[in-house]
Amino acid sequence: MIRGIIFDLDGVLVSTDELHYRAWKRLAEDLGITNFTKSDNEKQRGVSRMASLEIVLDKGTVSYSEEEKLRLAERKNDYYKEMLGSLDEGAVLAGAFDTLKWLREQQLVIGVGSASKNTPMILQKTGLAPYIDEVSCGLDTTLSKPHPEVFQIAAHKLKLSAGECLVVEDSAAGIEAAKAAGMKSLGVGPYYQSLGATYEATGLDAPIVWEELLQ
Ligand code: B16
Ligand code: MG
Repeated sequence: MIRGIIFDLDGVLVSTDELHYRAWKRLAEDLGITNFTKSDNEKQRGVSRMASLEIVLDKGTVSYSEEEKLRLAERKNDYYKEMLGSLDEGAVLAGAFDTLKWLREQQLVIGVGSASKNTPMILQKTGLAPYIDEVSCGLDTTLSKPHPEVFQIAAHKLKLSAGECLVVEDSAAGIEAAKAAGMKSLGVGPYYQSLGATYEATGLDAPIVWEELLQ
């Protein structure tokens, strides 16, 4: 029986994906890479910051040292954080607040499992923090999705076994990570039908029969 839900953040609870895209695009242009597109950005969904950087650099011709790459990733994060400055409740995706409220009323515990190191700031600024019992994010992990670590840490913090957790994700890497952790999943977002999740819905505003998912 499911006792806790672990939500991915970007693309599931909040719409920060567009801000990630704009920040990576700005960095790409700094580097003279003019052909970084939305479709390249789709490959960055759920992927760690350093792996996302590689997707940008692959579009150019220049090789960078590891030290330079760290500085470039930091520069992108500065651009991203600048954009997060104006983040508020409006960035919360449709259906998220109502879903969290309902699940808490059913006595379920709520976790976040996100690759983002900016998770605590995003949860605070959007007003989502009071609805979340435990956070597992890029600040806790050493391995990124599709490795199951981020969800295993979330389950541990929630004091639940893998079989008692359901993961909600918008990325293929995230669904793979949930499977590797031995957890059921609900796939949402623009690619929900191709993620290979246990259950599928367009988003948290869709008519999801939670009672069935929680069995
Ligand atoms: P940061 P999620 C992921 O969030 C994003 O989807 C991905 O595009 C980003 O590179 C990653 O977080 C790391 O984010 O640079 O803020 O640490 O979908 O796992 O909530
Ligand atoms: Mg995501």
